[in-house]
Amino acid sequence: MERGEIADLRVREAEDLKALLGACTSVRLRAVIEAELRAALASLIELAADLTEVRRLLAEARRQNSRALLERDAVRLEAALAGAPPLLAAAFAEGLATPTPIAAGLPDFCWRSPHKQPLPVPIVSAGEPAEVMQRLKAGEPFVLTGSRLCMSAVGKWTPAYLCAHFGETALCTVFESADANFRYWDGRKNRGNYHFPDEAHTRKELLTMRDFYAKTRRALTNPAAPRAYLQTGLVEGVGAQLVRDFARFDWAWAKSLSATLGWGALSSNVVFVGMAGHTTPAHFDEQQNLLAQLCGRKRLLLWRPADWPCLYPFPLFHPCDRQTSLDLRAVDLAKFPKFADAQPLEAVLQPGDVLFLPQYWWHHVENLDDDCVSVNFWYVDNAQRDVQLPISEKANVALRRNVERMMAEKAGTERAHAVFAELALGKPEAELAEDTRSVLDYARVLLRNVFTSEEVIERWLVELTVGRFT
Ligand SMILES: O=C(O)CCC(=O)C(=O)O
Repeated sequence: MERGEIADLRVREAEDLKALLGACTSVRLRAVIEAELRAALASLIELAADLTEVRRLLAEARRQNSRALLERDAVRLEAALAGAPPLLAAAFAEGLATPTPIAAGLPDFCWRSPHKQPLPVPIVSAGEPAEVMQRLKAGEPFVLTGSRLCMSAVGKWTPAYLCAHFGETALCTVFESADANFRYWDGRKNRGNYHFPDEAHTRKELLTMRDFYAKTRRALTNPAAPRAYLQTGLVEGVGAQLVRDFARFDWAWAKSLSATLGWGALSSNVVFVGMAGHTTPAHFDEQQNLLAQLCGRKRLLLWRPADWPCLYPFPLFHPCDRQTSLDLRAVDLAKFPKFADAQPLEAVLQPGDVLFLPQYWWHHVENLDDDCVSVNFWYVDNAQRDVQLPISEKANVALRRNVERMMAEKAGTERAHAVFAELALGKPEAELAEDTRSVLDYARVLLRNVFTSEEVIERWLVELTVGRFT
C-alpha cells in the first residue's frame, strides 16, 4: 500500500475514532478507543515527518531531473494529509498525541519552545487552487507547495549565482551582527528617546553582491567573524540575467491576489541571503506577505495576532517597534508570565515552498542551511479603517498601535510612556496624578467608540501596557 493510501485511511480512522470517543460514555470502552486513536495519530505524525523527508528528496531530485516517482508519492501523501492538521491540532491540545515531527531533526541552534509545543503550519498543494484561495481568504498561514510563483529561481538563485549575475556596482542592504541573532532597529523611530546604544546591535551597510559574498565565505571558515545577512530590495541594477529570471515569476497570479482578496498592491520584493543559524527575532509586519524559499531551508515559528500580549512588543516609538522585547532563548517568566501561554506554529520551508504570512502574524525566522536564499512579496496594507465589531484580533493590534500613537500625539511621547508605566503598575485610579488621569481619560474616550463595557476598556488598557513600559 502506498503511503498516501495509508495516510488516507489513518485520517479517516482517526476521525471516526474521535467521533466515537465523543459519543462514548463507558470508561472502559473510552480507554480502548483512546488507545486506538493515539496509535492512528502517532502514525499520522510519522507520515507527516515522511512527507518532510520526501519533499527534501524531491527538491534534490528536481535538481537531478529524476523526480517523477517521488513527485507522485509527495502529491499523493500531501493530498491525503491535507485533512490531518485540524485533527492533529485538536489531538495535541487534548494531549492525545505528542508533536513535533519537525523538531526531532533540527540543528541544535534552533529555538525550542519550553512551553507549548508548536503546531504544524498546514501544507497545501498548488494543485488544489480552490483550497489555496479559500485559505488565503481565511487569512491564516499555510505552506504552498509545487507553486510556479518563483520556479525560474528555485534551486538556481544560490549565493554563488547571485554573486555571478548581480550588477557589478549595484549596492545591496546588508545587516551585520556580532552573533547570529539579528536585532534590527530603526533610529528614526526613536521618538520616545529610548536609551539604545546602536553599537550593541546590528549595523546596516551597503555592499556590492560580490563584497557580501566574499564576506560570507570568510565567515564560513571563521565562526567568530561577524555575521552578514543580506536583505535587499529587487530594484534596478540587479543585472540582465536576474531580470530575466525575475520576469518569469508568476506575476499574473501574484498580482491577481490584490484584486481577488482585496489586498493592497504588491509593494516590494526583498531577497534574503543568510547562513545557517542566522535568526530574525520574532516580529510582525503590517503587510500581507508571501515568502518564497529558493535555496536551502528556513524555519519559521509563527504566533497569532491574538498572542500580541504574550510576546510583549517594544513600544511603538522604540527603535525596535513591531519586535518582541523578549529574548526567546531566556524568557524571565516571573516578569513576562504570559509568554508561557503563547501557542507557536512551525514550518520548515524547502526550496520551492511559499509561505503565506498574513499581516500582523508574529514570525521568528531561522536559516537552517549555509546557502539560504528566499524572496518575499509584500503587499501594502489595505486594511479597512473603520473598525468592524466585534473587533478582530488583527484589528485589535492596529487599534493598540493607534491608541499608542494618539496618546503620544496628545501628551507627548515621553509623557505618554510615563502614563502607560503607571497604568502597568496597577495603581488604583485615586492614586494616579491628576494629569495622568486626564491623559488616560482621553484614551478611554477613544476606546468607547469600540468597546461598550468600561470593565473591558480598563482590562484592555492594562493589557496594552503590562511588561512593556517599565
Ligand atoms: O527571512 C527572514 O529572516 C525574515 C523574513 C521576514 O521577516 C519577512 O519576510 O517578513
